[in-house]
Amino acid sequence: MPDSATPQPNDLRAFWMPFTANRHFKGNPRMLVSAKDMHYETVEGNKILDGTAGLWCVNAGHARPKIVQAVQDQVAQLDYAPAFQMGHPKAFELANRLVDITPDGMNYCFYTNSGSESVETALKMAIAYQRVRGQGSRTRLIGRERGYHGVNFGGISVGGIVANRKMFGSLLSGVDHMPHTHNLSSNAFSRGEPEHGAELADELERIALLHDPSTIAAVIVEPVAGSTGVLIPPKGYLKRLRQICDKHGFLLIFDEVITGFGRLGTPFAADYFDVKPDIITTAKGLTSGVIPMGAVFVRDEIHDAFMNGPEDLIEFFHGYTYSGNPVAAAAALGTLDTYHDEGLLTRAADLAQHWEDRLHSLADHPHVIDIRNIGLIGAIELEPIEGEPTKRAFSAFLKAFEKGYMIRTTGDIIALSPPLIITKDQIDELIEAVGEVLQSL
Ligand code: PXG
Repeated sequence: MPDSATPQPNDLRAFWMPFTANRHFKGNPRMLVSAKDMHYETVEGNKILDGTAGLWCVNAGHARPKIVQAVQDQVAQLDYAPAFQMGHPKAFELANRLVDITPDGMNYCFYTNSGSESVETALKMAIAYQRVRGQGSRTRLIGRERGYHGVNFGGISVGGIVANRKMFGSLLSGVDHMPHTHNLSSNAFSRGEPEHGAELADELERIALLHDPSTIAAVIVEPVAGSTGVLIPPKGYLKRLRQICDKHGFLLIFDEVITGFGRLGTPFAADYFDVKPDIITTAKGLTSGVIPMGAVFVRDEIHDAFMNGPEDLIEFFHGYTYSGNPVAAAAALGTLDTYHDEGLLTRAADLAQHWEDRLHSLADHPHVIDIRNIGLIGAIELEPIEGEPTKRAFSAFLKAFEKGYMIRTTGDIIALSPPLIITKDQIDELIEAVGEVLQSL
């Protein structure tokens, strides 16, 4: 057992690690012990440039003073308050500040502790909303192939990542999926939104007719699919989805767990694409990853539809012990202050052109079959090694880490999403390092 003075534990056995090759990791641990601004430090004392904002969450950068202070003060003042039938001021203050930056007409915020919980909350809200407005036959949910909506049962049911679904039985019933939008033969090396594929949204019409629109409650998509390897919506695609949802009375849920809080250079992807969803799910950047917290934002009509019946009865039978936790709320307030002071919710827009140019400079590197980008998100898709999918990208990940750079891979795709405080010089440094890694594969 390690003592507190020994940062490197000598027994890694008991921790069954999430989404990790446990045996490989425990044979070759990559242990992070501190972080500041754009860098991690490993137990060996190596500095690692964070090219992924942790897991797409550390949007404000690491150990930012206002967030640290807010958490330290809050934990000493009010560590916990019951979430049901009780309140504390910061949860209300935070909700008000959040709905100031959400799209117009979305003035209500429901707290969760993660992206997965935000998704479950949104799906339950959607089905319950249809019922309270007298459309109780609308219970079906429509997701999309390759979608990632967390790992709980609702999320993996509407999601479309095969490995995340196949081990877990029959999942939710009454779910269907639209096709994904990835199309290398027409769209490879697109800069920003690809030209081809808006018509894929019309598949929603086909699905609606198959089940009858009166059975469908909601459609959920990531505006930019992140986890599956960065799939950027074709021009016009999201607007078309919105039109079809309006025509048939489906709620449109944008899962903005990754795109929320400035990743595209606007507060939300809904702003970037100028498409208004009915529900937005968030987590990650809400607290810059510091304390687990998620939030679901809903249009006023959805909230208002529940506010019926006797005033002393609970309107929505849903919530978590830690919904609006005081320390998480304080972390989120410190995060919003940091975003505001440093203009971080729009900073990606200023960096996007430089980011795009530097990323696409890797187009002629070995094994690269596509590069795509939007806001401060980039992806480099590699030709898989024959018969050994994922191996090439995983080896890039290991080599990059060895050199002092954190990148993320999924399948044979390298995904990059640095903290929004990254400088142009640091972008150059990151891309150069990734280029050297590609040359060495
Ligand atoms: N929705 C979306 C769109 C996500 O990207 C979740 C829900 C679930 O969030 P939680 O907080 O329950 O993990 C996510 C999470 C990756 C990666 O490397 C992506 C996520 C999480 C971890 C790794 O792509 N996305």
